[in-house]
Amino acid sequence: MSDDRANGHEDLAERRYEPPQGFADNAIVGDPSVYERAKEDPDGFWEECARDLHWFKEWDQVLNWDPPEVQWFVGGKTNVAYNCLDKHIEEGQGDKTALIWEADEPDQGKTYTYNELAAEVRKFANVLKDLGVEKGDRVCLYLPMIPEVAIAMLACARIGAPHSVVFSAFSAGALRDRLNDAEAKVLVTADQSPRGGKANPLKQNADKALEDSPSVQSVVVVKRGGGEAPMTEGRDQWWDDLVGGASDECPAEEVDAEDMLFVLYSSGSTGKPKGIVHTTGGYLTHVKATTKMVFDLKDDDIFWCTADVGWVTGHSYLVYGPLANGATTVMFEGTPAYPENDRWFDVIEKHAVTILYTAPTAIRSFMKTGTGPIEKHDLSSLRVLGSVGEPINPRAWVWYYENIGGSRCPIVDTWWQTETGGIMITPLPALTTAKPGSATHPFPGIFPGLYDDEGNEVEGAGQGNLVIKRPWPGMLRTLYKDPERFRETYFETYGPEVYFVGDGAKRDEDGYYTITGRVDDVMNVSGHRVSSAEVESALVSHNAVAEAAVVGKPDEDKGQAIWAYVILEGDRETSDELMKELRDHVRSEIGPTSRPDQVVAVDDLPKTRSGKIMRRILKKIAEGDQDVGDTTTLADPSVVEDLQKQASAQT
Ligand code: 6R9
Repeated sequence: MSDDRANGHEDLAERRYEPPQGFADNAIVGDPSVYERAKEDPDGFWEECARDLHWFKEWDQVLNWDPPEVQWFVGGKTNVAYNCLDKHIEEGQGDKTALIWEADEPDQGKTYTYNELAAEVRKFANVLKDLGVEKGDRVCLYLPMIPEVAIAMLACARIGAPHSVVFSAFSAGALRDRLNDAEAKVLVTADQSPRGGKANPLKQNADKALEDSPSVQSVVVVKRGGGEAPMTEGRDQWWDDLVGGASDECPAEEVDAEDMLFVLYSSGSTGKPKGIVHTTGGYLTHVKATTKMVFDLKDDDIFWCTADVGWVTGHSYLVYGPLANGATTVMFEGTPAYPENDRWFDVIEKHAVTILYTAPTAIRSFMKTGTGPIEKHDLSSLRVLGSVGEPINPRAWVWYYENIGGSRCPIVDTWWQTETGGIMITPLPALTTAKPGSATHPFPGIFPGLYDDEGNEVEGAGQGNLVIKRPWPGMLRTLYKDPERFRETYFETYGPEVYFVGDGAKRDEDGYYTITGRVDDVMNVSGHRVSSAEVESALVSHNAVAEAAVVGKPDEDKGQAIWAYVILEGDRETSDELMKELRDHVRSEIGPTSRPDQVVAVDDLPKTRSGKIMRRILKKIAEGDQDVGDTTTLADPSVVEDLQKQASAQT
């Protein structure tokens, strides 16, 4: 499909971007032979990556694969916190900055050296032990983007207690469900969470969740907002009081490579969130290697991943990947618009960020504002840009490249999932000629493929359901307490050896992969398969459209009718003429079966905090159903009512 061919203009997806001149000379991976080596001997490739970690005891076997069960580095003993802290200190890097914390208010941040971070981690590890946490016990972290969240994650890892981080904007109900599913023994939270100048009463939410979370014995509360917080005698204690009396000596537990490191809940196609389980040795091997190779991470880089630690991207590329590499990682508590709409660019300039890793939804919102906020700042420190979380449309890709990267920084469009633990399909910045909108090639040691709905593998150029044909170290090991759902969700569709991704993809004649969106978002219109993502791309290629979301509405004649919701560019007004023009535009871009039956102009779309559009809700609105179901995972649940009003006014 020709994405982003704006009204007869050039098709941006057809452009090619070579790695910058000379980039390969000093790159971590400058030699393309890595692909061949990893293809011939994937176990050998991953084993080499694993040797980049510290092991108390080496593994006896690299991979034990009993489909769908997988174990990596069998018999090996290691510790994630040791690898993220002590290893670098022993190598003389103790005074290097590990973490730059940029607070909601621009003048309130602080930094931690590796020595300082390690001391805090050891102290909090002792606090957890004193609260009765033993190896294997789950600790839930319901914390905002403050240093204590990284400290607590690493403290859990240090003593072998799996953490379950719950995104701090989640509701009390969502927290309660996750506490109960994981049977967490301790909850770590904060009094408040300041964001964009407003305070979110975290402890009050936590208290509501705790009314019905019998497994939780102790609650540790970080004082962040400084206001009053209700404290329950005998259960709740302040972080500072506990840490103040704790020793900073705490040896790292020698854990098994396959011991659980964390569980992270992710929404599935049913209402109940899936507890995705990651273990120790393989996960850290995967995230350490991908952070280093995909972002060309070097000793003096300042790495800013804008994701919240409540998501897998924050786990793998804000905390574990950068710290395992001994890098300097940036954590930002605030929002792009506070105190002014140039805040992100201010952060980049202030800390001389060299690598920026963010999501297309952020880039599109900057596009809407225009380049004014960027022009106020010197972004010349940037050298590599990353994208993750959803397909990046070519127009946003080119905008990111030109306006944020100054046409000098390679973009790595990284495809992966909570389940995969780390990056799977991605350019390597010194080697890959980028095609805007394409995640390009599998990372070395990763074997993707395409299957059709009948279970046949698609060879060569084509389109189908994306699968992974061979295990990789960062792969989820199971769903917490639900091995049957694990097998059904991922290893039933194409058998126990082939991981079913749940995304559709295209592969072109050069072997480039372009992710087309979730396969569950495929519509069937008069017997033709139409992808929501494809119609969305056609809509956003029109210069009046900033964002689009497309769903199928049950239709007696066609099976499904296509409903499109669009956010117009700032200067455009909605009109019947424009809506018709958009429908015709899609027809001319894709074909008559893809022409939307209805286009509705709206002010906002229902998105999760990680920027994913919740099509389930849009479907209900299209159907005129007043009850849209659970909206607790929405970034802003109030958009639903506005959407309902706007939809009924226009149809
Ligand atoms: C890391 C993360 C996973 C889903 C995945 C896919 C979409 C992520 C993408 C992408 C196209 C990319 N996705 N990265 N689609 N191009 N570069 O986002 O994990 O929250 O589990 O979401 O996100 O649909 O299946 P998670």
